Amino acid sequence: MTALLDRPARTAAADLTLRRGAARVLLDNWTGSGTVPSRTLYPHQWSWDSAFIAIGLRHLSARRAQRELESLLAAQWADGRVPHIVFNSAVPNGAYFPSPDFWRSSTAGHPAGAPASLETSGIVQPPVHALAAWLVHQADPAESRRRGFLSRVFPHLTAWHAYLLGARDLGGSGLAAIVHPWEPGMDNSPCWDGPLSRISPIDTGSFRRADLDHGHPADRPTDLDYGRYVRLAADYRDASYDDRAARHAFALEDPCFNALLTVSEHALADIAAELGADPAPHRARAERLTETLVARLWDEEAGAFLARDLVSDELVRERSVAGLAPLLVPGLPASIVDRLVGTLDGPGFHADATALVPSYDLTGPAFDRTRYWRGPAWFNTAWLIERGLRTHGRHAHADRIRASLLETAGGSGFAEYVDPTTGEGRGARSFSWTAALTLDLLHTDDRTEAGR
Ligand code: 2M8
Repeated sequence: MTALLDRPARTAAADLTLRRGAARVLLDNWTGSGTVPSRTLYPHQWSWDSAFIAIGLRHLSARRAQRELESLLAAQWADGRVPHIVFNSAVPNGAYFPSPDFWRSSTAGHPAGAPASLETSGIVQPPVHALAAWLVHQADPAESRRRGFLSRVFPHLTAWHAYLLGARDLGGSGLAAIVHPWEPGMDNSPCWDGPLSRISPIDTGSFRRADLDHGHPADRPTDLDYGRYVRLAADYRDASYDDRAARHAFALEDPCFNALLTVSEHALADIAAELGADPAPHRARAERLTETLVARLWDEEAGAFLARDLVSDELVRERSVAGLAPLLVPGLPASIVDRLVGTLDGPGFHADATALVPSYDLTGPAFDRTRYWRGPAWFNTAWLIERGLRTHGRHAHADRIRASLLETAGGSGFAEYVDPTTGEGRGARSFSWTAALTLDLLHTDDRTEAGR
């Protein structure tokens, strides 16, 4: 691994320093089979973090990037779900809440096919994994073929998508639904305020929030929101994580989640073709998803995709970065691409201090520049938007985001997120996906589309 870090520099000295700093974060956060998002705040393996981490890790060691995804997929449940956290049994129970004894996956999740030999959460996160697997393969196809990487992960990935498009099609529309604010990865977004207000919180005295040992209370979700998160997770657990039996009081179709599913379905088509299987069903599913995404979630007036609340069957009229992420989808109508780019450049999402995209509309009533997912700019979403802009040939715009991401990541000590109005780092430092996606954008500085 160290020798790989010393590969001849393709870039200027500053980029080499940045590359070494990013690599150091990933080396320090590696546990032997996967990577923790942060040694302090998040000391286990998280699902979509691992996918983003693998996308960066592939530039240091394709083998290690494969292991990152393989260790996550080893925790997949028999019903196809990939859990949002895989717990490390060596980490003390109180280091993160909700802990394994809250989720009780190996017992409460037994009917849904949770593994007996390790503990996980029972909810999911966005399906970036097939995209990550395809990108990891492309980093070193010979090594990937030698280890049979794609043929081993392909059945896991198809079962994962089948779960999302089967048990999780709660609206019967062909899109996957999220059943907890942690599932879209944007926990505290104002998009969930309305749907969450219907949930009675569990008494906050009945649990201890480990996040406040590391994060500032003014930056983290409130106790009231935590009480609601815990209520939803406990109710799901008490229904044995059975999507049909559970009474989902919180159920939404999220545009970012479904855009990632669409892009990952395209990746499954590419993987199928590489393995000599038929790519057509995956390509057809990706096209259907694209049409449904537009029909169900596009809002012309907002100039963005909006989440659909399945309890009220109404769009949630809040604009967030999740509604811009469908830029990633290759088959999007040109008029929608134009509108989305206009929204990105408009007062809601263009901050002067950084070209990174705020998580929530700068002009929206709930905008908060430091509180979790209610305004701060995140590096993974910037990477998604950068990729989306390139998908539609908007290279100059993508270049601005890339330059800002590299500068801000290094300058903030690979922060978890930044205040979009000042560019100041917030949350955890030495954050894994920030480092990983920095490596990815450094590596692809010649902007060739191969491997992207
Ligand atoms: C944050 O979410 C966790 C719960 O999953 C938390 O707040 O405790 C989010 O930013 C999420 O997107 C991310 O995957 C996770 C770990 O980095 O942290």
